[in-house]
Amino acid sequence: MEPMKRAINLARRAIGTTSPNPPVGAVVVSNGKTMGEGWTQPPGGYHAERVALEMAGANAQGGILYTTLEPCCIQGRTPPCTDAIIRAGILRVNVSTIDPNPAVNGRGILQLKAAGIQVDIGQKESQYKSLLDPYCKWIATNLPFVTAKYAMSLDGKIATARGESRWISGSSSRKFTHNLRKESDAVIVGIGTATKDNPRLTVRDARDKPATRQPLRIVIDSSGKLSPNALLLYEPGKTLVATATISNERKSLLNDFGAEVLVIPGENKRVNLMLLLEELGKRGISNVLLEGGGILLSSMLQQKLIDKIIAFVAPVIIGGENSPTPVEGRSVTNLIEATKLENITTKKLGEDFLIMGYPAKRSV
Ligand code: AOF
Ligand code: ZN
Repeated sequence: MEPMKRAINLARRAIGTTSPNPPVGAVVVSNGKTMGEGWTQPPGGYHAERVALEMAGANAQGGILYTTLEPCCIQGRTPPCTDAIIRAGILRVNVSTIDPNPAVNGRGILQLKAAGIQVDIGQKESQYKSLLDPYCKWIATNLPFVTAKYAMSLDGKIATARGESRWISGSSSRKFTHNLRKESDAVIVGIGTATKDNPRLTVRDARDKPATRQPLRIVIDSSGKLSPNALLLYEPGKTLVATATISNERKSLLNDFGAEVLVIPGENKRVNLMLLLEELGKRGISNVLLEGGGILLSSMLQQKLIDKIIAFVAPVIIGGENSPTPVEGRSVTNLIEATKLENITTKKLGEDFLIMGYPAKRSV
């Protein structure tokens, strides 16, 4: 396998464990042989390049380093990778993407060049770029990247009129969702979904079982109604309840069940979603998965807080004007105001189709 392709595959393994750091993969090749490989370790741990260089040891001398991200040249939680690369005697560095962190952003490349190392940039950048979506958003805005995901029938329903939704999509789509959760720092649902579906919001069926780490579970519960019997309160990992108003009694009850309660009042007795995202960003959460329901998704879309949409379309027809749809709330007045998606990707998952895209950031 081409070393940069391999490096991107290695970077994939780091997704979901590095935030707010980017997931990076690196390969050291010497005399045509792979001598070392690595990916970014959780914050405070080694960067990808350093893991690969340590594995290569003395064999790194005179070799080529392939890295998906420009090596850092700053002292952060860990020392600069550029120093380690120069010290190891690497002769050439192949970088896929420049680090958008203003503290690095090209300076890492300059340092390597100043040490006489040949640097090539841009290899397979289009294949790596989407892995950096959360990091790019967070480094530029201090806000997490929000992906909304839903599964619907061919006629655009997410449940029957009575609320039955298990399962519209097939097992491949559900496995895909568990991988999405695994790659996320937090999973958000509205109180309606938390009550009706009673989801556990944990990673159970992802590629590496059993899951070692669970995303933060967040319930948007404006009037503090979450039942102490909700299944998600009893799962491993942490739960956060975001509310606009809550009685002291209910708050301490949820606290007793291990949940953190954040009171962030906004307009119309609802949670201020922007302030919630700011708070998550401050905590280093850079990748969030929004799992419904339709009212929350509608509010988030109207406030332009959604960065990516992943929709599973299952070949079943539910019918009924009272069956819920993925986006409730109010309709746009004119079609021209509809949220348009860009950079669309489609994929077949079992019998379902997956459609992914990025809402255009235009204001009408
Ligand atoms: C790399 N390789 O694998 C990653 C990089 O606090 P630190 O020391 O972990 O540094 C964090 C910064 O390092 C982060 O903001 C980004 O600029 C860069 N991430 N760089 O050379 C890696 N994850
Ligand atoms: Zn580094």
